[in-house]
Amino acid sequence: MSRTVRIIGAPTDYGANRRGVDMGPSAIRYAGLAAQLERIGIDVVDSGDVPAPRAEEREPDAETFQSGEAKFLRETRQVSTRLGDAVATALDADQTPLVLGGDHSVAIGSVTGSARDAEIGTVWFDAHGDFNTPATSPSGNVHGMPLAALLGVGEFANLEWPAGDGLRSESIALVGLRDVDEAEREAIADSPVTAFTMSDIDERGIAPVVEDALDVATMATDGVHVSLDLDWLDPREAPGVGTPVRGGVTYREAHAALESVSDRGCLRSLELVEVNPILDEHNETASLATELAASALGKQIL
Ligand code: Z70
Ligand code: MN
Ligand code: MN
Ligand code: MN
Repeated sequence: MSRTVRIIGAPTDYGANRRGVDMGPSAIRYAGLAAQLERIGIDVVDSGDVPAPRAEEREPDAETFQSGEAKFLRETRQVSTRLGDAVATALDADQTPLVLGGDHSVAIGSVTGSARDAEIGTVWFDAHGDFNTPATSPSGNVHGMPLAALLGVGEFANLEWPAGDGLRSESIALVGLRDVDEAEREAIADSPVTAFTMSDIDERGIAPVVEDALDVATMATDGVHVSLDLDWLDPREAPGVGTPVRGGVTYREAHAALESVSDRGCLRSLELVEVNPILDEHNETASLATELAASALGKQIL
């Protein structure tokens, strides 16, 4: 990992049901992200936010939404392309990209940027499968579809879409699933991705599960993109997320997992998504996100 981190904000909320995750980048910066990383010896550059059309300017898809469609695909594609370029530029400059969402659809940009001219793996910490397609999605929200979009599953095969060329499904590991739609379950089962549920974590413990996930992701030769959806944590620890689901990992399990990521020395790019300051309590979810980023980027207790 490069000792210079480039923060890139992606303030979107097209992909989510509730407004507010577009303020995630501000909340995470306000929680002291740059200062925390500097304290552990990292040089931090902040390139600001990629331009994202405000909710007020965008097409009123939400009102005309029909089952079988995805909302705001055009806006998502636009932001993904810009974000992909920003992430690739950081990597070209030997910096570690740290993307702040925004809803989880921003991963389409982060991963395509990270996978440009490189073979990467991904560890996806999330309560959700994020494997819907427009046809299978119950909500039309693209934050439930980024993995399917990146892998060109279903209708995504026919859409003009930023390609995740250097990411193969064989090197993707999902960790902590506990809220998966019926069609998603089948899509995940039919795909070569590896999925670890909360049951796996309960039975085996967080450390061995994360080691296995890292084994899957490091089969790719050029490093690992870590995508951290804050709803991976239990809502008691992380109340400020758009879609809280009971039964998530604890504060300590989350730190242990991201410390394992750091210990492997494989981190290529990182993103923190789905922080919703409107639903948060005293910015604690944003603070937790900054702490977890520090663990992933090498913070040691002693
Ligand atoms: C559901 C859907 C989701 C995040 C919720 C929810 C997906 N499977 N993803 N919150 N981050 O609408 O597709
Ligand atoms: Mn997600
Ligand atoms: Mn989620
Ligand atoms: Mn350790």
